[in-house]
Amino acid sequence: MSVKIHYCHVGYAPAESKTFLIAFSEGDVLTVGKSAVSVRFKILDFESCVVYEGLAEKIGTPEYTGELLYKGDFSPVKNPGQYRIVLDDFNSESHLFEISDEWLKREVKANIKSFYYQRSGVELPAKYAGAWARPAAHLDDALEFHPTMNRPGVWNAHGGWYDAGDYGKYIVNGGVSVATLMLACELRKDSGFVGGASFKESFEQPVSLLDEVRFELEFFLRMQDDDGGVFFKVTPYRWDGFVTPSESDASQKRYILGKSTSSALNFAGALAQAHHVYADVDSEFAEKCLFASIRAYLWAEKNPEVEWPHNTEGSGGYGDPDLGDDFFWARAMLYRELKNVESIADVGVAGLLERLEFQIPVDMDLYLPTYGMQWRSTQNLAWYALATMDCKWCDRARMAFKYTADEILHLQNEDPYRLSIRKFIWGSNGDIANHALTLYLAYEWLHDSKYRNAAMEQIEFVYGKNPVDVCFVTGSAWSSPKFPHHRISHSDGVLEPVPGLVVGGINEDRQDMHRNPHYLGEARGMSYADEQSSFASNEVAINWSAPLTAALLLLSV
Ligand code: 9MR
Repeated sequence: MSVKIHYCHVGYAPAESKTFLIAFSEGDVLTVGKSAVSVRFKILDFESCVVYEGLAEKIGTPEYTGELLYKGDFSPVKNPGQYRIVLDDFNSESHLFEISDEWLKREVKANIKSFYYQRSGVELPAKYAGAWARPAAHLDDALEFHPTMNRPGVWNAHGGWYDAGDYGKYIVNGGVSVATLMLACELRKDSGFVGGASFKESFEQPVSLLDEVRFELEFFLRMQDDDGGVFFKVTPYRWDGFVTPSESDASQKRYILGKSTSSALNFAGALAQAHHVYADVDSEFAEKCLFASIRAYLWAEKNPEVEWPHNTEGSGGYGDPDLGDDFFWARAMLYRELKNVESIADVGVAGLLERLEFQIPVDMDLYLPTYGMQWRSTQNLAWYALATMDCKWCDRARMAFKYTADEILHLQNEDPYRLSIRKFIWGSNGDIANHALTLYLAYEWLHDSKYRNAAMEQIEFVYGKNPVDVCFVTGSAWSSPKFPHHRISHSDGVLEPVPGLVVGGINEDRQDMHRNPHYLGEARGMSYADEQSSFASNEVAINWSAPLTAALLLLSV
């Protein structure tokens, strides 16, 4: 009989609850007996001494896997060390895992560093990048405009992060990613991972989140056109093969392409927040960000319906027909900053504050918070801005997060894996991490530990407590993806993929079937393949890494 033990492969924190699942497949149910209400388990330490014995209780069968699940709880085990779960009756045991406060910190660091590895246009020296060092390529400092734009001249769009497994650089998606990371920086100003006053000196340190975020923001600033509008993306002419950035340079040209209302708004929202985050780190830079944000917002006001570029040869679409949530995001972030600027004349935009004050309540009625952010729906960033400022809407915004977190909790209570998503979409791990982040925000303001615990349970799913028994972050556990859809990992000559990157994960829509990946089962919850060809389940992306990094950072202190 094959029995599976689903647990958090990286470990558990001593003070947190510690649960795991035992899964029997349908055929096995006969042997276990439908009436068996519990299953015995033991926890053994590194020396194989039994430190805990317990009974796992039957909790049900998720429709998306068909497994019969039992839940074990060994929360009383708190001593730091290495342990394994043993099921004597079924001759089955887990790998060793850790109980300690260290794994969370290790994962925060690895996740932050993964953005460094996504840097474009600069050398990653061995001193910082180790085996994954690479020379500067894709400088992007004199890009021609895409042929579809019919615009002469060249543009400097140097720097920034590659979006995902491909070599595109996008404002939509870059925006929500950088904003999510800044949210964590704001709330954890004093964390050693965030950095701060030492910014200039530490710019090269790849573990300071503020430094890393600035790398993307500097690229954002370069993407603003002279009229305030913002280009949409930097794209290779055709999709690159699985080659290095240098080989890509040798084989084809890259172009700049856009502009659109969505990119102007993503830019405006992110750079207004940058003003907030960098004000006491580098006030000159912060001011530059605020001016750029205002110019982009004014452009969007005048050009409210400019569509995203429809060319998707060589890069992704990120086409979003509903921009109301993005307007709300930009408005609320700008409002939070402009309220605090000494004199509104300083920024030279008479009437803007009044317009924002008039429009924000309308946005609030139309765009309630979602369970989590996505590149497509960004209103939670607006609610976050209102919840963190001294204004008449602050309480309402915090309550809105509480109601949303309660709904997430309700959904989690109905699911044996403690998930609140009801569909595994492309990038389901990003959704799960984003739900965790929403829960955490409710905890931040209400201090009720049920939200924090629930956030942690979602994180455990990403790190191994899932139906496919995969820790979805590269390099983090024995079960981590080995063959992510990631051009750098494939082409760098290093056996191990670039570490710290979260892959999209279970995706029941399986949009890559034409590439013949070997999904792990028929059931929708088994829709994952650790194969390079599986771009729909095994690609990495900054907008999935960002909420995971943010949630981990918030949970780790
Ligand atoms: O994350 C995006 C997902 O929501 C879309 O369904 C999918 C198809 O349009 O695209 C995903 O984003 C990809 C982007 O278009 C190009 N770079 C890789 C991204 C992650 O797969």
